[in-house]
Amino acid sequence: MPKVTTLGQFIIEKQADFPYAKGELSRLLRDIAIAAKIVNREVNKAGLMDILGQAGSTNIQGESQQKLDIFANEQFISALTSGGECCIVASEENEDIIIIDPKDRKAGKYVVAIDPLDGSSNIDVNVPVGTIFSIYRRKDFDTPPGLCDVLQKGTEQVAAGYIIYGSSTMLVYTTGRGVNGFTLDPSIGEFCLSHPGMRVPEDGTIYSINEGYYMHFPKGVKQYIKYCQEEDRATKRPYTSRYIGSMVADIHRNLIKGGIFIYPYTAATPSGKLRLVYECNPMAFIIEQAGGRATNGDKRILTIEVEELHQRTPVFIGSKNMVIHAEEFMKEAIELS
Ligand code: P6P
Repeated sequence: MPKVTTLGQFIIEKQADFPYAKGELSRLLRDIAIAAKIVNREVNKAGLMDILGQAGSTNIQGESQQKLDIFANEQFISALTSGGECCIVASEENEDIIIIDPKDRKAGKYVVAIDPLDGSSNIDVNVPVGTIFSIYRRKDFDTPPGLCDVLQKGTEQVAAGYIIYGSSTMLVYTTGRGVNGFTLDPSIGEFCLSHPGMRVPEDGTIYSINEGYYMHFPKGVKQYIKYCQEEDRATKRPYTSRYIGSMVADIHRNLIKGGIFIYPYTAATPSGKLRLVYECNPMAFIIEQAGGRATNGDKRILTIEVEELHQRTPVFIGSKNMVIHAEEFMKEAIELS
């Protein structure tokens, strides 16, 4: 009978990796996992509950909110604000950050940025959705926690992860020492280690991009897509287009099978669509820790200066060689233009 390692056991075992941490980060990761189990329970029966469909409200992004993403937002904010380890929670669904008043609680060491239910527009059609989280250390204890503690470069993350609510529910995270994946075993209500030491294949044949916007893409992206299509006929290793429209699901597949996910800029969206703080930085940390690459087509995502909370960035992320190859098309197109 193979040994079952639960997320809790794994975190304790890895605690030794952080000689200076006194368990706060471990407790924070456990708080996130508990909220994920609660959200998972509702996502799995969304069709049976009156939590499908639109809540009639819109979030800071001006996107119509599904009832489930309001529920998920409330669950993660509640778990993080009551856990005592956070001094700030920044949710992609909220306009402003939530500062946990140290007068009411011991001042938490950590800042959590979270996208509570990414891809939620897919819920009604049973497409996998996800939660994405990013954890930073508070910058200093001499001043009250504030926005500056959230607007940190991706390289400052101490941990990042995602939960994918799909055919199974998985929690994948890194603390800067590799990437490990845990699958929820509903029979015991525990996330169990199922994917130790996850690595992105250096190469792959899957490209993920919303080709519906093809006419608006930069020249380099158009040429890269054409290359993938033409290569299809010329070699025995045909490229395959796979686009789910749920970032967590698209990147999770590429993490396991190899591939590249691209959400480029267009004339109408010069910074692309995806958020640097809530989506791209955490995913970039995870993919780099798994041996992959994540850039904006030119520069490492993790080194981009974070100037505002809901800042967006173009993103090229996945198998290292595929991202490098796509960047070459971007560079060549700029040189020739
Ligand atoms: P489009 C979902 O709304 C999301 O934020 C990501 O999860 C996903 O990758 C992207 O937007 C899909 O955007 O424009 O292709 O529908």
